[in-house]
Amino acid sequence: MTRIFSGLKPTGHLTLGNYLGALHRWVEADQHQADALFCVVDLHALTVEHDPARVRRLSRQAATLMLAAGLDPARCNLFVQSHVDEHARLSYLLECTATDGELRRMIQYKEKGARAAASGQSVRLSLLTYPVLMAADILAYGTDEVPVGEDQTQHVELARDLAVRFNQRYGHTFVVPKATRPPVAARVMDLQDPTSKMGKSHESGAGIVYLLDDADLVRRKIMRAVTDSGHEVEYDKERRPGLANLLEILAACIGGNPAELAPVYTSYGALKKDTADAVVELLRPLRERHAELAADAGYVDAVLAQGSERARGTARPRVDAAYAAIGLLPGR
Ligand code: AQP
Repeated sequence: MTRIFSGLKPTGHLTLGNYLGALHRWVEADQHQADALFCVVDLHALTVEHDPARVRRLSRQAATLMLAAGLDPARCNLFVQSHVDEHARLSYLLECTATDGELRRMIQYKEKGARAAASGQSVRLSLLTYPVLMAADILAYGTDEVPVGEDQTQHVELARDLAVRFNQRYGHTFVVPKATRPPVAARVMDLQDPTSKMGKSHESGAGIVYLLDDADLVRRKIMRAVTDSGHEVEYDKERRPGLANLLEILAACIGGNPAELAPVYTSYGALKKDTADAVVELLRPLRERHAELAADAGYVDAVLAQGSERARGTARPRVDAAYAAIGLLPGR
């Protein structure tokens, strides 16, 4: 059976981008068709300036939202990265496999490093090595497929390269994974700046739809989305990024095709209204279920504890094999 691994990083409140790019597919398809592991990748949240209490809060909130969206612990394994030591254990071996040059080429490192520097913060070493930890997350489980949004494709490529290199040097140890992307909305853009990604850790909330925004706020944000001064609704990501973003969001929500939806609309207002309605309807059940689950922290914690136990059992033999293959004396 295909094994799938993917994760969400608790660096902010989850967004519509996280949902359409990743979570939606995990719920609707992946957990039904594969042996799937989904993880709150909390160690990754430490790569940038953070408040410890907030990371803890956001980690539980991310797990709660994953369950509220429909991940079923009877069908998939939901757990927290820091609860499974194998991720950090394997990461070090992969650091001994990766090169400084290939990590410095990572787009997220360049973008987030530049952002940290611009706000006067020093760039943490873990921001550079974070894709290696992500490779460890993936490779520890013998993962075949990693369902991610477009921004994570480069990191999955690195995980592939490291798996191949490790296998060539030390003998076959890792499955070589591949990234899979959603057919539409692989990169949901900020509604106020459709040339930049809707990112959960970005400063301005006006262009970002958070999964827990109430219906009125979602409508307001979408109705105020930046488009352009034209009139005709067409799907052209280069020339009309704002419109293309709305068409992609609508298509992802209703299961359509953005290029086919464009000619249906004769005004921007109608497109915005239908997009807002579709997003509100898509998120309504999630918000309702979140409210129930948030009142039952004991249940969420129990799911996570059980998930970590199972994840440890899955990861340990492969990580132990990697320790032996690379030349370390067996100690346990
Ligand atoms: N805007 C987006 N459109 C489509 N997919 C997206 N993803 C993130 N933003 C978009 C996908 O969501 C999954 C989880 O992402 P992550 O938690 O690993 O964080 P990230 O990729 O670094 O992006 P974020 O959410 O914007 O966080 P920050 O602001 O901290 O960088 C991934 O599959 C990702 O592709």
